[in-house]
Amino acid sequence: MSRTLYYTQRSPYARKVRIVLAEKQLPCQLQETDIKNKSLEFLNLSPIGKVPVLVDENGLVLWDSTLIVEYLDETYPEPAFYPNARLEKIRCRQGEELADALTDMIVGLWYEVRKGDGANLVAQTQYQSAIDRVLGVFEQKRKESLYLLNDTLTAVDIAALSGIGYYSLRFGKDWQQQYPKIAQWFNQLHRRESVQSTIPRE
Ligand SMILES: N[C@@H](CCC(=O)N[C@@H](CS)C(=O)NCC(=O)O)C(=O)O
Repeated sequence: MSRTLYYTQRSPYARKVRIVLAEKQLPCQLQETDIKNKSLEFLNLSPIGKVPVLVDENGLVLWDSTLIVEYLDETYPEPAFYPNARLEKIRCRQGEELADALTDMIVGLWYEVRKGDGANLVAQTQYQSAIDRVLGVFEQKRKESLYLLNDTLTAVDIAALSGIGYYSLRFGKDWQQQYPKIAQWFNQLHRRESVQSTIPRE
């Protein structure tokens, strides 16, 4: 059985998995999925009806990007994206959760903004201030280390890069002036083939 990833080109959550697959050089069939009109085949794999969903070579079906990334890291350990030490691993998982929460807020803001005249301005302000709060945390982290957890590339960076890449797609790159350390980190990561080949496009 070949490995298959159900994804959409712009999904920041699916991008996390695509970057990890590319970094680990794991061949994978990419199955573009219509999430506005979900097929029964897709819903049978994923009762939550969201991408990404991974079907691995052994037939294992996994959804939720964080679980997929952790599974891939445990099953195919090189290169590793979680630290081995227990507490450091917990900190890594927490950083990934924070990055995913950032992504959730960016997606939420985009849904509000694109409503146009019907948009809820209070909700927009709340999303924006939460986004800035988390970007501020990452900016501070990046002042202390090369990457967002420590001096190596981890699942935190991959999740944050995917969320901030989606932010750039929807709202442009003005954020780079406000968060220069994150901007530097973001632009450096774009030298990697795994990042370049997964940039979301209109
Ligand atoms: N927590 C999930 C979030 C996945 C998610 O929200 N995916 C979006 C695409 S970016 C989706 O499939 N939405 C379809 C829907 O909600 O109907 C993960 O990390 O995998």
